[in-house]
Amino acid sequence: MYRPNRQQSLDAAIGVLASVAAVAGSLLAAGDTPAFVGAAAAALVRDASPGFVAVEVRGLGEAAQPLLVAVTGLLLLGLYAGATLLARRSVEGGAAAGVTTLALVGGATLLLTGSLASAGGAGVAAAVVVLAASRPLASGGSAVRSPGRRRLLQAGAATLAALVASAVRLGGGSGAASSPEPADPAAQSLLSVAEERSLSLPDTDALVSDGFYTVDIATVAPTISPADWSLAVTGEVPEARSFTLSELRAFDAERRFVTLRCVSDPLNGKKIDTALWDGVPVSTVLEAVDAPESCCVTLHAADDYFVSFPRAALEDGLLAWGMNGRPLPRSHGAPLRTLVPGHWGETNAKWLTEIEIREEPEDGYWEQRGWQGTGEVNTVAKLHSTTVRDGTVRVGGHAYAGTRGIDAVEVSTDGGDSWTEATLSEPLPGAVPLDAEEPEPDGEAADAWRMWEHEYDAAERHEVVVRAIDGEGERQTEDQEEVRPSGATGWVSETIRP
Ligand SMILES: Nc1nc2c(c(=O)[nH]1)N[C@H]1C(S)=C(S)[C@@H](COP(=O)(O)O)O[C@H]1N2
Ligand SMILES: [Mo]
Repeated sequence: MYRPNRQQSLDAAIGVLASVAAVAGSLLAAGDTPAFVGAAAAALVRDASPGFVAVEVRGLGEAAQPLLVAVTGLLLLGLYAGATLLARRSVEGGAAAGVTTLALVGGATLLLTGSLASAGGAGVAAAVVVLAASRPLASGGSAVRSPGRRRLLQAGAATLAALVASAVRLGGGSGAASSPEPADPAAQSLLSVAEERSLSLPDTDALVSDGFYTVDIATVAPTISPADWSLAVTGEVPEARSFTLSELRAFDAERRFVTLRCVSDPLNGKKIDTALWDGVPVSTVLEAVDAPESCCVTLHAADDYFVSFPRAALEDGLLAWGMNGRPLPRSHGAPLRTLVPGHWGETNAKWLTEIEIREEPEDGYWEQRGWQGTGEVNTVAKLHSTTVRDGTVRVGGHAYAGTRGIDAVEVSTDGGDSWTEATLSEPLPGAVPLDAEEPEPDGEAADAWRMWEHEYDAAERHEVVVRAIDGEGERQTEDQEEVRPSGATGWVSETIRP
């Protein structure tokens, strides 16, 4: 059996320490941005494995991200430990080994990230670990006798220092962001209306979500400084044009409640949420560039995401820079994202950089990977809240059918034999001009969910089934379909034991 000798164990340990330090050094230099080597390598892993990881990142939901992170971690460990070993083997002396480590680890990081800062951070951190491991510091009467162990301790201390420094940097970054400015007062008054119209159900969000879900193709969101950003309108237009954020903000803007749902949301899943968004109607921008009639559009984003769908779907959309009365958060697409009424989440491109007007349809990022998620959402009634008290059962949740709206939610408490209409929340208010100080909403929100609840007496075990009827009188289909490729269908049911 193979047993590593002392020297080999020491080499391996120093390789691991230098790798950890290199990743921490890159994080310290690049911050939580796509230039961080962890993010860049994860994107490579994702793109190199379209058959599994890329598809499953969404299919598996949260479980896939840790998988991607683990694979990426192993890859970086191998790469950096290999580079460190090579450096320590190929030259004599600690200083030379340090410089060689800097060159190899830094060079590999530069190739992965294209960022000098990130490469420098990784290279220097790994080099410091190699230097620390090269020679035991003079130690009068130290408790640690073995020189090998002492070198390992020194390398470990250097690695720890890099880890602590990067943790401090990250902590500082989020600390600044965690004291949000107060929401815009006019938005606040609309948010209060939403609060009043919400049914108060345990275990489920109100009409405006507390934590809005995210689905991203990258592990780290792009960091875009609004000053360096502009939106290009290209393709079948008389003349390609671009707009800065202030140019977009100068148009007549509006504020609307919109619900998003990912096509990968399980039938009774939670990848569905609602917020109040501020932005300029897409039609305003398309008019400004004189875009002629055309079949399709492709939206391009700063994370290399792209999605293509019929132009008609985009016409009533919004280009949003605000969310719930505050600036659009980075995780939801700052500085600008798209909101496409009634269509699956993936059409709502975040970190939008370009609207390409096209004469031909094409496949977007997810369609190239086997999904069909650019169409209109399926109708769904969710059952997220169940409370049983003294023989009284109360069930409830949200129902959503995109721009078709929700007319009714029907509940069966006998496994589908008989049905009753549930109580529905009042619809959310319609869009308002952004500059209105006292917004007077016009009608109801065109693309938002409603809440439902139903209370009844029950003593025995029974099955609750729920189904929605959309605003066109169409009942949610009973046919069960998987999430992939074009969204789950069927009725949600739950067995209740009072
Ligand atoms: N640029 C970009 N836009 C994107 C995505 C992405 O990965 N990158 N994900 C899409 C998907 S699949 C969904 S469901 C919605 C989710 O929006 P949210 O993260 O704000 O909830 O964004 C869409 N827009
Ligand atoms: Mo999605």
